[in-house]
Amino acid sequence: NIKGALFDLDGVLVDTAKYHYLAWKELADQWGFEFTEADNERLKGVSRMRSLEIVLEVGGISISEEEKLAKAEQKNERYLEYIRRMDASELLPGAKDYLYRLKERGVRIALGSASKNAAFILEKVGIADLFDAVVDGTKVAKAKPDPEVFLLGCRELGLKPDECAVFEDAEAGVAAAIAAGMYVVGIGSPANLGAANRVVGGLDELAG
Ligand code: B16
Ligand code: MG
Repeated sequence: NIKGALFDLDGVLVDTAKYHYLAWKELADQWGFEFTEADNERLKGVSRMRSLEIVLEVGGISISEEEKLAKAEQKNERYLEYIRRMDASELLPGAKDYLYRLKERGVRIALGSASKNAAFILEKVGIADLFDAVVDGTKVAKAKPDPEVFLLGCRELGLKPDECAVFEDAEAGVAAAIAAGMYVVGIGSPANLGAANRVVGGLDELAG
């Protein structure tokens, strides 16, 4: 039976992809090329620097490593302006109810996100207190599909991988959870998350 639940952030608990998109799009506008929402799909679950590489690839632009750091910083400043305004209304349907339900059952809860802003976002939407561990982009070196983020989360909960379930919306995240030896619930469509043990449209389907 499951003793620990590890949650991805963007796409599972909140939809921050729209803010990442707006912030990256501003950079693309300055460079003078179009960055579409379809392009943005490629950034989901991917680290900030890797996201920048993808944006540059879409625009056919090459810049120095130094400029890359400056642009990533500029993007994050804009992104922070959006997430600073977030509140509980931005929690995805069922997210809070499901977290409470797990708490009631004594399941330990961890975050497993690529974002370096994850702790701040949990505070903004008012669910930080529900987490027994927060593993985010400030703690891990290897990005999903590497299992590091989930293995560290499970260790911080004091559990073994086969005692944990992962909730993930990105293909790379599902792959990371499988590689970690955990039960995986895909949040989204079986079309791209078919590798998961189970796929649901959203946490509201589990919280009800
Ligand atoms: P930051 P997740 C990921 O969050 C986002 O899906 C991805 O688009 C973003 O680039 C990444 O966090 C890094 O975010 O710039 O805030 O460090 O899905 O792993 O919770
Ligand atoms: Mg995600």
